[in-house]
Amino acid sequence: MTSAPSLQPKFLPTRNELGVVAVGFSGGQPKPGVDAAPMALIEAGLIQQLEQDLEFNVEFDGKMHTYGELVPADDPPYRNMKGPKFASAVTKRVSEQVYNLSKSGKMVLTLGGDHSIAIGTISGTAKATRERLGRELAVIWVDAHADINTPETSDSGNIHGMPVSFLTRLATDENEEYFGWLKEEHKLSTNKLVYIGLRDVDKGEKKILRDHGIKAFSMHDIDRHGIGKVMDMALGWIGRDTPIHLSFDIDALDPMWAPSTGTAVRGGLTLREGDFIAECVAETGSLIALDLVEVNPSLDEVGAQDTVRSGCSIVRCALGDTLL
Ligand SMILES: [Mn+2]
Repeated sequence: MTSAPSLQPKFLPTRNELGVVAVGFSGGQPKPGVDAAPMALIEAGLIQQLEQDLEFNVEFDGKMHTYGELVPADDPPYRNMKGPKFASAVTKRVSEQVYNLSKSGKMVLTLGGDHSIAIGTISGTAKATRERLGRELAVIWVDAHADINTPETSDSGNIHGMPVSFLTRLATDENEEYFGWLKEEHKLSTNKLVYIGLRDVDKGEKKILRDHGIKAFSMHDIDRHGIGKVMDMALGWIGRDTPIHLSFDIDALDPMWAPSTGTAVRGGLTLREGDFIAECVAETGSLIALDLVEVNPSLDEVGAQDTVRSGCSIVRCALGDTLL
């Protein structure tokens, strides 16, 4: 039997104030459509469900931010990164939005967009957490991929495969317009990061994970121990007294449950395993922010609806929905 989530969250002044940011950004990878995900999730009733079923007071400006005003005049590759200026400018803006919501003590839900937007969301909560609580943030990164390539280790140059390297400052740049706006105050420590669901990790990324002793539970670990034990170990690594940001890439789920995503990899989590991860994080009472990314409703006409439904389910579970 599981215990009900505590009514008073550990690191937020109230249990029911939620800020929502809708980030229609697809520039961290080559496939258009992922920018339409926030609207698809909202049209599927997500915000209504959070308000009515889970009793959140939702602060949402009703806008799908596409950041057209931030499109640079030219944006040639730089250090192997594709579209670096636009991605840097958008994530900087997202960082400020998420920081302001998190600093005010709200739970923050960000709907992506591709996973590059986590450069913005996590840097924002990391800074707010340092200022508001005097603490370091922990991140649970649920994904088929590690997204920890540096610009130099990346084969594709797609920035959605690099957010963790910038957040942990394994990759840095002095130039403001190429993520140089990320400072120590935005940093995520490698020992506060836990991966769940990995199954498609590049050779250079495996070396980074090993060299830095980063905690990672692959699908192999989930097969061996079961998702229950893996969550015990993952949350044990983080500890009870640490605010958590959950960054959930829908491609962590098997394509059977979430086919409509840019880089689907077979052999993934079942929907129940994904929901269970989110439920366990909710039960800690330590969640302060959540990202749901990489839903791309345009890639798989038949599967788009299933993918959107799976995404809504993960969000509801992370924000406290229970089966009983
Ligand atoms: Mn990802």
